[in-house]
Amino acid sequence: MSRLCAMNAATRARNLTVGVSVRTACDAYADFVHQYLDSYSRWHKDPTKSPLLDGSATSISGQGAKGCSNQTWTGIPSNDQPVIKIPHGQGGGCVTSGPFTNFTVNLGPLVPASKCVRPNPDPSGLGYNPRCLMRDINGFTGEGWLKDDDVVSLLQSDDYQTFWEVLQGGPMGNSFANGFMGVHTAGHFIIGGDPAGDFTASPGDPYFFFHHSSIDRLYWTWQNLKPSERTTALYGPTFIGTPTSPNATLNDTLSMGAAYPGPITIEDASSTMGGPFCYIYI
Ligand SMILES: [Cu+2]
Repeated sequence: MSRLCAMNAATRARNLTVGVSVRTACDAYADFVHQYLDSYSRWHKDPTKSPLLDGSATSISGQGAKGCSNQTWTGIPSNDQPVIKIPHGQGGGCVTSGPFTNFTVNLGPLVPASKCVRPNPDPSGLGYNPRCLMRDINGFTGEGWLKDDDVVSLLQSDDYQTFWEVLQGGPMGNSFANGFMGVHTAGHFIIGGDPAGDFTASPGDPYFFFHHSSIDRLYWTWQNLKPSERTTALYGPTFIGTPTSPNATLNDTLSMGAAYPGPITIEDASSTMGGPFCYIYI
């Protein structure tokens, strides 16, 4: 697989056209996206064994070179205030195999997990900062929070607030207490490094779009266990992690910038079929 093919696969995932369209597209990278979407639990002990991250020509590249050896752990939610410490994996440096070898990351970091990444010249993290793609893939977060049991307990959430809290690592404002990370955060930190280990810059690693499509699929699955109650279920403030901001409503609009043409209401964005989107997962 060329880097272009891998980028196409990532773009499809980003555009939420996975599911039916993936199965009917009948091409190599579409099958590969679909395979990954099912497979947190299949590869959680060692993600570098997965077809997505094994460093082969048909992967999205794999482990980084050994690097950042003076950093023994990554802190969640931050290195400054760690509640959970993820042990340094076998990598930490630039990826050395697969289509994204020599790939250039330009934005960030802003809140880096890796202490070895060059700071951004602009405090916003948006300054031009070309550098390599670094990964520290590890099974620690997979073994902790991406097993079948973890996914099942997420899908057994009775209401959306519970689903949100189990997905995100605990109640809003008190996430990661009791050492619980949740499927969403754990999925990010099986990769670590830069920019995947940076909450604000993580979309700069193509892996982001595969992970978030998997999260979308879990949300869709949970909704469709009780679609009349759950498709537009809502909980939480308008600004993540800020309970003092007003509660979000279905009529609030989301501005997605270049990622989507024009504003979209939360109600429309909540459904894969009821608004402008048109996709399901199989
Ligand atoms: Cu995320």
